[in-house]
Amino acid sequence: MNILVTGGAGFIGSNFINHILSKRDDLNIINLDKLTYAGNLENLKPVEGNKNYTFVKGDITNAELVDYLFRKHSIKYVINFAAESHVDRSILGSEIFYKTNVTGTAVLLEAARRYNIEKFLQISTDEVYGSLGETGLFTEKTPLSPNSPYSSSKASADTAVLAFYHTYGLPAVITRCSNNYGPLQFPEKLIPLMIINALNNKKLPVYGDGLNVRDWIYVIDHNKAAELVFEKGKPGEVYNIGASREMKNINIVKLILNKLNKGEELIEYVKDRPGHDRRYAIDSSKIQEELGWKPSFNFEEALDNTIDWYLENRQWWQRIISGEYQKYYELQYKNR
Ligand code: NAD
Ligand code: TDX
Repeated sequence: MNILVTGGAGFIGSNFINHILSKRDDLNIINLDKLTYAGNLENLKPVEGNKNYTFVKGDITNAELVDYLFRKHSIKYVINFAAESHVDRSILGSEIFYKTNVTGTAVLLEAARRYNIEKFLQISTDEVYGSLGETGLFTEKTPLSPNSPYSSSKASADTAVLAFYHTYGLPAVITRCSNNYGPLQFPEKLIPLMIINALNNKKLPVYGDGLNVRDWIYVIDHNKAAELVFEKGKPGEVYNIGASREMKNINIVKLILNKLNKGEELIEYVKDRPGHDRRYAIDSSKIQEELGWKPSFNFEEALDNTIDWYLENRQWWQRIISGEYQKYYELQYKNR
């Protein structure tokens, strides 16, 4: 079973590949990744030398390369993790978001159609639904209402995937997951950024009033759900994924400080993110009832695992924060 996995050197994709190849030897994974700032081959050490794993450095917007890979590896399955994934970066400049997330997905869909593939899994996000008020949950029927360039590019990609299902009968499915955390997450995202800043006794920049809510899921739970949808999801369907763990940002930040024995004087309230979605919360009853998935990790324990991972893998993140990331960090936080 030859699967083209895209974006497999990033946070969720590398956790996915490492996990799936540790338990299955009936799959052949071809990982196509451009190795942007967020892609890191170090993430894939566990599968280096695995006979069922091939890495290709390249861009999903490169139609010629994508066509070549489908032909060469007789690709019948695609899992598309590749994306520009950070909301704040999309606010600094949106072009690459539309290129990779929309055009890139369209290139993969065209190839998938030409080669009559058997399953296409699009890894999407709950952010396509926009923002919730104090109550309510996103269901698969919630209208798309994205607010950032990132989420609008992901929503556009979702509409392309569904259009290929309706027009050409492409057997495509979509997952929309809530905020992930876990090992190997790039330190621009809330949880790793706060862990690393706290360890370095740097200020922890909390946007706005800190009361925005995100619904957190451990990356392994997300990936198990994605695997299930890949295997059993019904073509043309969307499946929400979430672990029902809503948290206000400020409470996560305080929890991290507490776990690291650091004081709350490190917290700094900074200017809000433009267009900042107030609350995300996922209703995942469809995947639970139709496919039998449920999250298995407890939030506190999985957050402890995550913090331990960053404590034990300082080299991994020190290399990142001492490189090009510094420039991004200064740009991102200088006006806040
Ligand atoms: P990430 O930024 O850590 O990794 C993205 C990967 O895609 C990197 O390895 C990068 O090199 C690669 N990539 C980027 N542009 C590419 C291109 N043009 N061609 C080939 N490869 C390219 O992102 P992540 O957090 O692992 O997210 C993976 C997917 O999951 C994304 O589609 C994202 O929208 C979705 N998602 C993420 C979250 C989250 O909380 N992180 C939640 C829900 C959904
Ligand atoms: O320094 C910060 N301070 C802060 O208060 C950062 C980086 C974030 N925040 C806030 C903004 C959000 O309310 O924390 C919350 C989480 O922020 P991010 O980690 O940037 O995630 P979010 O914007 O919610 O998007 C994430 O979840 C859905 C991923 O980045 C997306 O790829 C995914 O689709």
